[in-house]
Amino acid sequence: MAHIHHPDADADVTVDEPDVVHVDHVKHYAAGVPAVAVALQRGMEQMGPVRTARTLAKLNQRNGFDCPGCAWPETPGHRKHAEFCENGAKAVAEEATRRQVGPEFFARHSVADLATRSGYWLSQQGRLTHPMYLAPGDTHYRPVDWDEADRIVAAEFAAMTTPDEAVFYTSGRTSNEAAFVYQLFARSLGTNNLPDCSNMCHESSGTALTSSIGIGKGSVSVPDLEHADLILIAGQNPGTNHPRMLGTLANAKANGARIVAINPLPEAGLMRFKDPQKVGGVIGTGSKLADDFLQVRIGGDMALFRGVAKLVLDAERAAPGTVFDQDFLDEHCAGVDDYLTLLERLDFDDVLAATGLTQAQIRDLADAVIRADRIVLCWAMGLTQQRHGVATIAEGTNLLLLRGMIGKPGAGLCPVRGHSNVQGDRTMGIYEKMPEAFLAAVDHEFGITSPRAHGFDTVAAIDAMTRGQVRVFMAMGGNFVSAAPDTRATEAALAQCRLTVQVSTKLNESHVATGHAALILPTLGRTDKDVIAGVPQQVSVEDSMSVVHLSRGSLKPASELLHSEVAIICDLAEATLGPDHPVEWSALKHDYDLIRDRISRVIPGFEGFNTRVRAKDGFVLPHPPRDARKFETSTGRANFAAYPLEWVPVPAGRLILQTMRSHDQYNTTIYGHDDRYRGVSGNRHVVLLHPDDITARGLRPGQHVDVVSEFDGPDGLEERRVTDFEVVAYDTPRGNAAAYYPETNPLIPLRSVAAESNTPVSKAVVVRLEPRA
Ligand SMILES: Nc1nc2c(c(=O)[nH]1)N[C@H]1C(S)=C(S)[C@@H](COP(=O)(O)OP(=O)(O)OC[C@H]3O[C@@H](n4cnc5c(=O)[nH]c(N)nc54)[C@H](O)[C@@H]3O)O[C@H]1N2
Ligand SMILES: Nc1nc2c(c(=O)[nH]1)N[C@H]1C(S)=C(S)[C@@H](COP(=O)(O)OP(=O)(O)OC[C@H]3O[C@@H](n4cnc5c(=O)[nH]c(N)nc54)[C@H](O)[C@@H]3O)O[C@H]1N2
Ligand SMILES: [Mo]
Repeated sequence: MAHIHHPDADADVTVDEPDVVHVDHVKHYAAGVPAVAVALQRGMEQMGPVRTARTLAKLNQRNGFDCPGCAWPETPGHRKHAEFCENGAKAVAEEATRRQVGPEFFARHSVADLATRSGYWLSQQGRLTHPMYLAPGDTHYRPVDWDEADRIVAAEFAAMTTPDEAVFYTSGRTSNEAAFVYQLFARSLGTNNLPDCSNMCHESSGTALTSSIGIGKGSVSVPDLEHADLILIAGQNPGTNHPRMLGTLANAKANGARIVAINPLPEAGLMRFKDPQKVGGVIGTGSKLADDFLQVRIGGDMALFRGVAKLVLDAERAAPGTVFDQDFLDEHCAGVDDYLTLLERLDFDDVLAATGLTQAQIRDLADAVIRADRIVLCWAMGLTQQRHGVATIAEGTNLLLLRGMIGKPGAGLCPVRGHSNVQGDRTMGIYEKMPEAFLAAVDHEFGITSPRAHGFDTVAAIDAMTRGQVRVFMAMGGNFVSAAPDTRATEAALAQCRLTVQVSTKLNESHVATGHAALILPTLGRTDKDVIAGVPQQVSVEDSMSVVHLSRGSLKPASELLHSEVAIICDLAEATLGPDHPVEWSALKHDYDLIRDRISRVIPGFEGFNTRVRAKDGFVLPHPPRDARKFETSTGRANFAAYPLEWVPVPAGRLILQTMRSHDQYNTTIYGHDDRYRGVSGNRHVVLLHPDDITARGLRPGQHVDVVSEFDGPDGLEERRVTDFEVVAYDTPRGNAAAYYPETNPLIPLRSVAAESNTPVSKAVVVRLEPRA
């Protein structure tokens, strides 16, 4: 085995784990000079000056790598010299760190010891450098070589009684090429068990949009947003999670757009923005972004959309032919009459109760919707991770349909995706229920027979593991145990597996929540140079607006032993399926162009993939509603949805808790303990609530409490508890609280999921607070 030099092989990286919370004045603007300074400082700490300069210069540039931070597109035609943001730079610094975790580290720490460490500590130890194996009954991981690792996995697969005892999870950083061979492997083996992070993320968007407009993707481009005259941003915190979107919004604003923020919290990025890439942007207090802030109650968005639609209907009735886009409704829509009947029956008191907004605020929004010629609706987790997430997104779609706001310039639907390639992974077939046309095309291209029965999504996979029906759990990236709901139940579920396999860049909780045996397979990240047999390879990704482009890392990998995701999958497939399998795994691994050729023949829209992806800005995938007002739905038209109105009442004495991201984390990876824009620093174990809710409970800010969730289980009322959270007074609606993910995931019951999409309800958990003695 090759010997690797570890700069800090015999010492752990120490991290501060402070527990004192400081609440400063909430920042009313995002970005600006502090953001650039923070980005550079993180880079220097993790990478040193040379790597910092080299990586940041290549971020989101043509010939560079796609930022692993988020799925917001680059502005076509004018990539700026520094098209990155503070949080993109942090994501890069985390990946390109010089810190390393090798065999000496695992010899020093038993799995039991690692299980006592925080996720923050684990991730700060650095990049994984060696394949590691935890044998059944062992206390420590030990190094293995790749061939042995492949044999271990292949033997477990061979011992399954049915291929459905295997589960293949994917996180959204995986490239198109890796995702395609991964699903091909799962289907060659005989299972559709392909859960992914999307099941916990935008699944509600995909489900709603597919039945409403026939495609589960957004219908706008960056220029559309820049030329919209009304932009609604609901349930999204772009200042932290999609900072480059602020630049687009600032351009829209300069072109005269009105921006409305719909959120329980006054998020800094939506309020004011200082563009660090414009000299003017760094002085003063920034420009105002949102013209209106609607402080909606958690779960009140569906009622808001319906209330607005009702007022739009009233206006149309008052002046027929002036408000609705009647031609669009006649030519392209179905179900409008049933929907209008629902609107007529709407009790506006329900709207006021559900939203917590005033009649005047809702009327004001309705007036803006009536007057606008070009409306874009943007949303993210605040809408999707609700029990009625699908209905809420369908309702927002209804509102836009009434005014014909789909398939014309400057207007449309904009679900803002999370992981940088989560949309592409789905396009490549990472989905437990891919349509027949896709499966048939795969079978035809490769001469295999894909299974047709639907597989497990994330929640169903955890259930199956709990029942002991999963022998092998494999994860292509991500941090399953921390991202999934009901942390203790998910840990117990994983422990039932014979083998858990994690293909990862960095250490996380999922490496210590193992099956009887476990493998860690270290892989290249976006920033790493991917060279196989002397030939450099590049991968492709699809952004939130369906643009496919290349990504090429340029850094020297953390170890000579790292394999690319593609190589790991192809080697495993060959070891499992044998040399006579019809897929030429070894050839695919040696030349990603061959994978792209295969994709071009299987997935519509990828014709000429290898040529078109090498064009300056890549290429845009087809989107029938956007391109031609074509709706490939059950009716061949855009469908109005007619769901009964739902919202989230607050039970007496309880709170509705949303679990969200701080400014200093990437999902389950914690960068630090500060949430700068919200003015909270030093501690992530906090619960933010309205000052009157603090007083009403006889509590005071700074006091420590346990947070206890309550829900109906199969055997009556059940509880889950997280301990020692600090109470912070915050500007949130009464009855609504907020705390950070993943610390609060143990509170989310596995069975609390969105209707139809099965997404865990991470944004509405019924809790009570118990003061600590
Ligand atoms: N730096 C950074 N970037 C990221 C990520 C990260 O962790 N860090 N994660 C990536 C991923 S995978 C994703 S999915 C995205 C997530 O991006 P976001 O969806 O912005 O992430 P959350 O922190 O979950 O924020 C949800 C927002 O919804 C609001 N909200 C909560 N409940 C409701 C509600 O009922 N109604 C309304 N209207 N609003 C509500 C919250 O106050 C908050 O502003 O970001 C991606 N980008
Ligand atoms: N309570 C609550 N729960 C949530 C959410 C919430 O808002 N609230 N949000 C949900 C959402 S939107 C999402 S998307 C999920 C996120 O779920 P995941 O995608 O599973 O989680 P991440 O934290 O993004 O995964 C981080 C790990 O990915 C690995 N990694 C990073 N880069 C690469 C790479 O290039 N290749 C490989 N193979 N591995 C890599 C590293 O080892 C790192 O530790 O969490 C969900 N869970
Ligand atoms: Mo996500």
